[in-house]
Amino acid sequence: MKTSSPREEKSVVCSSCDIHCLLTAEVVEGQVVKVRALEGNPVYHGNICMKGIYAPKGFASPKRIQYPLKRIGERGSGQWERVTWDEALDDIAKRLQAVVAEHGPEAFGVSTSQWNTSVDHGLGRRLMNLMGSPNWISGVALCAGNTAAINRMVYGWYPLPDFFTTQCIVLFGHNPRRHSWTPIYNMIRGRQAQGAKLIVLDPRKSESAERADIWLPLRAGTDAAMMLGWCKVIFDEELYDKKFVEKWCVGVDEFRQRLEEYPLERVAEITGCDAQQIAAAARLYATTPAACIPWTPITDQQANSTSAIRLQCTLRAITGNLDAPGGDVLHGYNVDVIPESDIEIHGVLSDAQKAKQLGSDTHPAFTYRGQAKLKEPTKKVWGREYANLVTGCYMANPTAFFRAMEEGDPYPIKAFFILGNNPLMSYANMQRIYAGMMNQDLIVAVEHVMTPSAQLADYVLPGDSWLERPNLCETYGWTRWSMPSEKAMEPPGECKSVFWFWCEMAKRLGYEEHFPWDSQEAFYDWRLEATGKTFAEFCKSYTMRYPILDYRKYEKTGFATPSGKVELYSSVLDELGFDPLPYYREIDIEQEEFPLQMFMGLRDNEYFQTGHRHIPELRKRRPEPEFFLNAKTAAIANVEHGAWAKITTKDGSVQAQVHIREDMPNGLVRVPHGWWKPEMEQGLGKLSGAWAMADAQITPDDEHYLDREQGIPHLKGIPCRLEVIATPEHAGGDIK
Ligand SMILES: Nc1nc2c(c(=O)[nH]1)N[C@H]1C(S)=C(S)[C@@H](COP(=O)(O)OP(=O)(O)OC[C@H]3O[C@@H](n4cnc5c(=O)[nH]c(N)nc54)[C@H](O)[C@@H]3O)O[C@H]1N2
Ligand SMILES: Nc1nc2c(c(=O)[nH]1)N[C@H]1C(S)=C(S)[C@@H](COP(=O)(O)OP(=O)(O)OC[C@H]3O[C@@H](n4cnc5c(=O)[nH]c(N)nc54)[C@H](O)[C@@H]3O)O[C@H]1N2
Ligand code: SF4
Ligand SMILES: [Mo]
Repeated sequence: MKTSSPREEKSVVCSSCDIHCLLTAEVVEGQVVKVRALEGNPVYHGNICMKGIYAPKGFASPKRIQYPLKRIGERGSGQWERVTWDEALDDIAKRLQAVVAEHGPEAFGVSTSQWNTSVDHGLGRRLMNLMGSPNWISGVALCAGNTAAINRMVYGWYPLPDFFTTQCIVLFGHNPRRHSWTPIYNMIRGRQAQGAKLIVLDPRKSESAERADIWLPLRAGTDAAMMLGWCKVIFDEELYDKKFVEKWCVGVDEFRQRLEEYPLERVAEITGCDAQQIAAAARLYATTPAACIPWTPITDQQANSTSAIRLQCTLRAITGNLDAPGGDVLHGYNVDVIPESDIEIHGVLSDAQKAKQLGSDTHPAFTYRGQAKLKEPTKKVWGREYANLVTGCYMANPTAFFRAMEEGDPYPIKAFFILGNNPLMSYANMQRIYAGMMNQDLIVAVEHVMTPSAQLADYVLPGDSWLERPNLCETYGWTRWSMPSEKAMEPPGECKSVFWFWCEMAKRLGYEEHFPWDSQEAFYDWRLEATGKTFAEFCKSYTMRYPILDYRKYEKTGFATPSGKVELYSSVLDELGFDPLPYYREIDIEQEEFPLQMFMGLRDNEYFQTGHRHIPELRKRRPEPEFFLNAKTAAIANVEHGAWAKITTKDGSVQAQVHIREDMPNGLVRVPHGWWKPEMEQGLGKLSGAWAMADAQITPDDEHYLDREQGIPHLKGIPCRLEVIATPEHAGGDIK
């Protein structure tokens, strides 16, 4: 069936990564032949990267899974048979019920993707909460979701930079580029062209650092120490906003006392930066009116993550940039749209089941327990008890989750659903995740391609793509922006939406009355009721809706924290038994056998995370995984440009090709994230090259490397060694 007339255009929101560019899809005889950047939107126009451009090609790939597949051999044997959706869903429901009957609803665990919000809109949580399982995890535990949860502890919401008028931008590592988070890149360049200052903190002379007014080449993993230094300069030199701090901050004296432990000389020593440069950067940020600190994953992925995120919050507050024009603005709920936090109905999950959420005893920050004290204040200030910003505020801890899968401790997870996520490679300790997955009664993956994780499933179900479904994108419930996306073409074969999958599961599990929508459009009509428009009308009248921002709303309501103020001393962390003040903990353990340091990240332009490697046009541009290091480091390790090498840590090894780049500092190696090769042999022992290339094998999850409060892993600065290897058998793969 064709959805469209011979030639037309549709307004779509790209979900090939998590930044949501507005695009125009050109449709010919029901097929999208091209997507291009939307022009003319005053806020968000002219943005597209190569992943977006090649998305239609990717969705037409012969590697695309088009029919439900059921495992028939041993787990991971690669033997599948095609079944109907009904057969698959009936059997899945039956087996899930058996797991729940034997082990309780908490034995049902779900892992979803970063852009989950654009596929399931909270329906997965809704069903889990009705069933009684708190065990939901996502990539947002290492990226933005955890930041949102920690921001709530300090001032009750997660702010967005006011990019349109800001005069100073501080990037902690964050390095948007032409092909990485293109809209943020364009907004930063636009503001710089208007004279805004740029401060970049990055061990490497990144593309952003090249353009910065001040570049601080700090040692990997030392961002929290750096910010303690900035705060000390700002207080000592009285550069803070005295009125705001006096009236709206609590714990100032205790915090200032903590800062006494971080004189500039000590901070310079820890970070490896020049003391005067550190002070100059702090001064520039504090004295430029309208300065912002955009979100960055770099501080989401460190052993000191909670402290680093809190210190960013603190900097925004003490300089008067919080909820101020050109600073970092607390949007609050989007009044146009029923938020996902409501759809998820967290209130129906009993306290007893919430208390079972994995990891909430040891690393509670983003679990129900960690966020519980914010319920009342959030209701008071923002009108609702549960604010699941960036879907990251009520998660299980991934390490505890996979331990429960592997060891059954403190209780087992036995049914594992994967919705558009490649969990084997997207958390820490792949070896443990693998053991946990091999120990399941039921694994279901809704996917586009046969990922290493899907290879271990009982059912692999064909997912639709963002060109093949409508979407109402409300930017993770974090901002007031909303963007509708029209369905531009029919999905191939029997590909279906995750939305539909959850509705069908609910039907079979006896929760149909809570899922009353007979189409995704009907669901959006309901969510948009407050606007007086249907989804179809909304699509026609807006490419993006961005209500006018109001500032300093706290003057009327206070902040959504227990004290109603900005908590420099955290009453929430105090009650949970953690240090209520931010601190820096050294994790670099000097070891003779590991003379170098590595970090994971610096995303490849061509791919989003572990995906996209099946698209020939993109693979041609970057055929192999690459370690980046400078010539001096290469000489020490005795490796040459183009050679194959392996990085070894205490946890294992991964292989890649050596790429010598002078932007890298001495002794530091970049390890690429998420490599596997879809053309390579599938199944146990191989997993399409994941055992050779995936960085999750050397992402540690032992206590020393985990952030204490959140329990997320450290990806920035891990001791390692580098050695040449013979050309491995996975080199030079080809995707047709
Ligand atoms: N070890 C380690 N772990 C990490 C990171 C790291 O650097 N190292 N990075 C972290 C970060 S920053 C992030 S953002 C997260 C990312 O985590 P995720 O967002 O979960 O990304 P992936 O794990 O690559 O999984 C995405 C999968 O979704 C599939 N997919 C794409 N579109 C659709 C769709 O429309 N429908 C369906 N059903 N499936 C689809 C793709 O084929 C792909 O396999 O990972 C985090 N985890
Ligand atoms: N093409 C493409 N674009 C993407 C993605 C993708 O997969 N592909 N993923 C998207 C997602 S989900 C994310 S999270 C972002 C990530 O994108 P960014 O926020 O830009 O992060 P990275 O690209 O991982 O690395 C950014 C910089 O951090 C520096 N760095 C390394 N360690 C440290 C440290 O300890 N401290 C500091 N201050 N800096 C450090 C590195 O040198 C590097 O220059 O990219 C988004 N954009
Ligand atoms: S940056 Fe690229 S992949 Fe991400 S939303 Fe925009 S076009 Fe899509
Ligand atoms: Mo991310």
